[in-house]
Amino acid sequence: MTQIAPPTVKFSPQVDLQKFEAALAAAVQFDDVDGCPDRLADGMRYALLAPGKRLRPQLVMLAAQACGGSVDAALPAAVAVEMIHAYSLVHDDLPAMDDDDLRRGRPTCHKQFDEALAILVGDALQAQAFEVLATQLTPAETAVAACRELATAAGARALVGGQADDLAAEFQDLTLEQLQLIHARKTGALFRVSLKLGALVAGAAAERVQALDEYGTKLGLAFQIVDDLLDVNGTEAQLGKTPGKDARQGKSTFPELLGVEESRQRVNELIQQARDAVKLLGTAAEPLIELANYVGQRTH
Ligand code: GRG
Repeated sequence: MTQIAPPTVKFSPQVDLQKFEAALAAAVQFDDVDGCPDRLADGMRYALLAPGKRLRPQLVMLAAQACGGSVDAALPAAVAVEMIHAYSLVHDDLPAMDDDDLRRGRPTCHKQFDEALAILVGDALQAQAFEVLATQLTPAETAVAACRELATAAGARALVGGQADDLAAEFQDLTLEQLQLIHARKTGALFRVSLKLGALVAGAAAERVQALDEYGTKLGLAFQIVDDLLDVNGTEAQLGKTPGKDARQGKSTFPELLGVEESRQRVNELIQQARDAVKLLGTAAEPLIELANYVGQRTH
């Protein structure tokens, strides 16, 4: 098999994230008349504004840019997608799900506050995402279409469905196809909808939307395999364990099914496919290619 290795890159965000961070903070800046309880608002800000990689919002903004649209016009969609992502992390970290103590280098939301508040923080962030789209995207048809796309990607057939299947599959032997299907919904759907919302805001032609969707599919899967590989390394380094189900508390992983070398090779192929998918967008797609290179080589 041909060995495909992506070029070495040092990651820096592909768009200026300052405006995005300001818009994100503004979306959870409740004043007294809003009636959001202080502790809930604190929890929402704690989860949402913690230092994440902001990959999904970058995908929204870069897709808009690659389709000739404005990054500023894509900001509400970028904020909404990050809100859905943050909510899913807060809920995923709960004892009833992955039961994690740390997230983004800090105590998880339920550790910092309590479980009930963390559930409500996730609920509120999810609802707020749709409020942002409905109130800040124009024209109204774009707002409606964006709400529909995000609802589908965040819902029972995608993010939530993937999470449900992932939980149900604990301590079961999955085939590679089953594992890919779970991750296509649990992780891939948000990557793909990020690109779709960027394209939507830019009024992109169907051919470009299709190219971005192909890019997102490959990138999402590569991202997940890298996540598994990082987990193997971390677990081995920290606990001296053999990679496998123990590394993910009873969950099947790509390194378990494919081996580490084959997983790494699969990542390189997927990143190359992602890069190829957006070639038809020309030089406007270069930041997306850089982002793909980063995803293939990230170390955290
Ligand atoms: C609770 C409905 C529901 C879904 C949870 C997000 C998720 C689905 C599970 C998280 C478990 C996990 C580690 C998935 C691997 C991929 C992933 C989403 C990693 C976190 O995303 P990053 O690395 O996070 O982009 P940051 O913090 O950088 O934003």
